[in-house]
Amino acid sequence: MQDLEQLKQKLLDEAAEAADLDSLEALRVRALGKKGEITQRMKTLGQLSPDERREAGQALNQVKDALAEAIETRREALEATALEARLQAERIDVSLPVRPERSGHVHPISRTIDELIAIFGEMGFSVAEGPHIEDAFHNFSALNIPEWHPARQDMDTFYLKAESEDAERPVLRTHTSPVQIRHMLSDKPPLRIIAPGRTFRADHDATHSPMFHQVEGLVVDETTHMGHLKGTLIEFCRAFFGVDDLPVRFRPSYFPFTEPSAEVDIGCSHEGGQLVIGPGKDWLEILGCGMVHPKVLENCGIDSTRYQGFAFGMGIERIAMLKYGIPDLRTFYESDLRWLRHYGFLPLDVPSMVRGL
Ligand code: 2NL
Repeated sequence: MQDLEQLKQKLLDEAAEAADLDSLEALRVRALGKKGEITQRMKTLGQLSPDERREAGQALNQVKDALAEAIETRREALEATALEARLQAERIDVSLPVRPERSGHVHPISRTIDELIAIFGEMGFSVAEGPHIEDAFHNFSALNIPEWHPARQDMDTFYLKAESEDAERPVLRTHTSPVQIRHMLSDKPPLRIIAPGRTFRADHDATHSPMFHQVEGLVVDETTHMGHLKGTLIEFCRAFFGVDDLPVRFRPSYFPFTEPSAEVDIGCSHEGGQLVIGPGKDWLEILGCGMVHPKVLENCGIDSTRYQGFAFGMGIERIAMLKYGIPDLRTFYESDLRWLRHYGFLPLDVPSMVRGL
């Protein structure tokens, strides 16, 4: 019995001090396995008298249970330590580093389109889009642009190859008006849309690019009149340039698709060779507009005795250059990152009319 007590203490100490799971398993096999020390002693019980056998059996079972429990306790501790070590060793930082010095920038054209959408959106306009490749009907005929008009000539318009010998040649749209034509054909008045997007003309010099951007606007309703056109565009000019008392004037003009037609100028001055937009002695032309020609309404299936509308159009590069002081048109398309970092906008700085642009 003395001897069993010593063995028990030795095995429990070994269990508590086992350095790893392997030596713990070796201990279990050595003590409790088929040929283990405790198991061997169990086998000798048969040689004892019934009384001795009961006493020694209980004592051996007690050692066996105590050792099994000590091994299990140590196993849990070793496994917890091993897991903790793995968690430390295999740790992965899944966070993206913040790189403010490498932030992307929003191109001034995109920014200007976002501002146009914010201003006209606030007035109740929605955005319409359409294809860049058009047919002559949507790009010219529906707009009351006659067959002989110079705008239709190859000189000014990019024509694509015809699909077959007797098919007409598609065109790259020369303005965003076909978007509005399509909208009038597919929707019923009242209409209130702007159509910003790419346009194409066979023209390339310091102030013209073969691809450029335009925004056009269209309102059609039963009582729409010239007063709505003037109010809308005066409000737009003041909001876009951020000048509350900006002078705006309407000059008579001519477009085949509007009657009457007007060109719109804003006030400006030249202070020390620098252009300043605001009250001043000079004027700057920024857009064209007019009341939609009755023929255009009829071409789109709208009863011109019941409905009238106004429309306007302007170049996006031009108004962006004026607002942001960009001197050279060609730099818009050079994809020079230094230029974009200088003239671009931070992506999270989104234009909104809540507090003005
Ligand atoms: C300019 C002048 C203008 C329009 C565009 C338009 C569109 C339809 C019907 C009638 Cl569907 N008019 N658009 C009207 C007047 C002027 O643009 O100088 N753009 C750069």
